[in-house]
This record gives sequence, C-alpha cells and structure tokens, in this order.
Amino acid sequence: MKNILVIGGTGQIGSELIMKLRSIYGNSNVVCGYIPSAAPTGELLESGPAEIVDITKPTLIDAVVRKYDVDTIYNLAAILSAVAEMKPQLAWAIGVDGLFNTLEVARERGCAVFTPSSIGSFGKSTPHIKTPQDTIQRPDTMYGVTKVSGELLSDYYAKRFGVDTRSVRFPGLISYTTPPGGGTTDYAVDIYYSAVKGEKFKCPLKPGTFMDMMYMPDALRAAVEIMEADPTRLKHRNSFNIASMSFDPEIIYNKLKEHVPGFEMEYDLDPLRQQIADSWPDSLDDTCAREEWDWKPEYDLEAMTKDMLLNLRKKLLVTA
Ligand code: AKB
Repeated sequence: MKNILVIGGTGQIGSELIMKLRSIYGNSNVVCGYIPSAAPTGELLESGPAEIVDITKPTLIDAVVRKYDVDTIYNLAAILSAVAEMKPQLAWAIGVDGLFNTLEVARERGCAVFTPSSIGSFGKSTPHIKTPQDTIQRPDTMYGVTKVSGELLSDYYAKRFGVDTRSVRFPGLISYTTPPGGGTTDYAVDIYYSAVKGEKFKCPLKPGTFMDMMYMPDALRAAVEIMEADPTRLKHRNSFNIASMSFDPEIIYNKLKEHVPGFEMEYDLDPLRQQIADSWPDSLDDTCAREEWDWKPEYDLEAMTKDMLLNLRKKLLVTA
C-alpha cells in the first residue's frame, strides 16, 4: 500500500483508521474521502488530504483515485443495521451499488479493495455458537443482505478480474473517538458514556443477548494486517471471521460496576434491535484468520474497559 483512499473516512472506523494509516504510510499518502454532510474536522482534516467522495457517484471515486494515484481503497461507506431496516433502499444503494462502483474503479485502475463485512452477514439459520468461517449465510436484515452481497461481489471481482479484494467480518466495535450511528451493537459504546457521565444506562437489549464485540485498536490492526498479508497463504478472501470477546448486557454492566461502583442500568428494550441481535451469532470462530494471516486480538473485556474509561474520562473531562 502506497497511496490509500478511505471512503466513509469520517465515520466511527474511518476517522481512526485514517490516522493509523497516516502514521504507517505517511500523512500525504492517505486521502480522507467524505460526503459534504460529514466533512472532516480537526486532526483528520489538518493532517492530510481530504476529498469529497460520494460512493454512489463512480466518476467522483475515479477522479480521486487518478488524482492521488491510489493503489488501495478502504471502502467503509455503510448504513448500519438498525437504520438500514428503516431505509433499505439507501442501504442497498450505498452497500451494494456503491461497492460495485468502487470495484469497477479498482478493476480499471488496478487498486486493492478492503470492504468490511460483519457479524450481521449471518442469520437465524446460522450456527450461533462459534460460528464457522464457511457456513450458512441467510441474514434476516437488509444490512446483512448488503454484507453477504458485498462478500460475494468482492470474491467475484477477485476471481473474474484479479482485483485484490480482502476483508474481515467485524463484530460490534467499541471506541471513544467517533460514536457509531444506527447499529445494533451501539449499546456497548453508549454504556461507557453513561458510566463516565454518572448517568443511569437504559439498555435496549435483554439480558442473555450475546454478541461478538471488539475494541477499535484490534479492529484497525486487523484492517491493516489483512491488506498486508502474504497472498500465497490466503485460502479465503471475503470475508474472514475475527473475534476477541463475546458478552451480553449483564456481563459488560458488571464489568463496568467493578470500575464505577455506583453505576446503574435498567432495561428499556428496543424491539427492532432485539430482533436483529437475536438473529446474529453469539460468537464467531476465527481459526481461519489465525491460520492464514496470524490474526490475534490484544484486548479482552477488562483491558478494553480500563482503556475506554481512561480515555473517555479525558475526552469528557471527568475525573474518576
Ligand atoms: C451494527 O450493529 O450494525 C454494526 C455491525 C455489527 O456490523 N456495528
């Protein structure tokens, strides 16, 4: 990777991935692609190039790829699971038509492409415990439909046109820099904000709702490592299961109470998010990622919680 374009560069993943990529490959070699309603600010804007890239407009993607001689595209544009149920047409336009536009530019200009899939690519008929790498993918959500389509389309472009597409299935991602928006796993970020602000947390999911989660530094490392992996070792491409921890609301609440003793939580269920979460796996088996490109997470729930609390307290200027 020498010149990189990140589409969806100001979102939860993009805003942190760009800073990581700039620290590895050089500030001027990583372009932040954004839409006008989510323009970059602060360090993200000041540390390197930024260009308007609407994934639904292939000419805009192509123009930026040519201008910066881009060889690798990180495509992070997506409508997350809960919002996708409200706006299925938009979710398809961005998740599938947008990916098609990106892959066409990549085919013509010789770029590698990373487009994350998700635990949302699985559905009720998938084995839910230690979900295997290769298994049934019949999702019940529009988000899942776009993610499975994205995996298939990316593999097709690799086989048919030799485009170097690779990716991972992200669990729910937990971070303190840019909040997620419209996902089913967002509660696992929101709960930290409530704990630090001293507010009672209203949990939208019932006890016993297990899902895979991951701390952002592990997710960013995975995104870099899969694109740097030795291609001769890869038996899979799109997309690898990766995992680091699986918990339900009670487990994360009790972990937070160890660090914030007076913290309180009550249940205020969101039927849509509950239905989506119930259709997703409880935990993924990431053996293939470990074997084919040496994937290994660094953060468990305790390590993540300590780091989240430290950084959120700094961000919100709250003392412990
Ligand atoms: C969501 O909840 O929609 C996302 C995901 C798991 O892909 N965070």
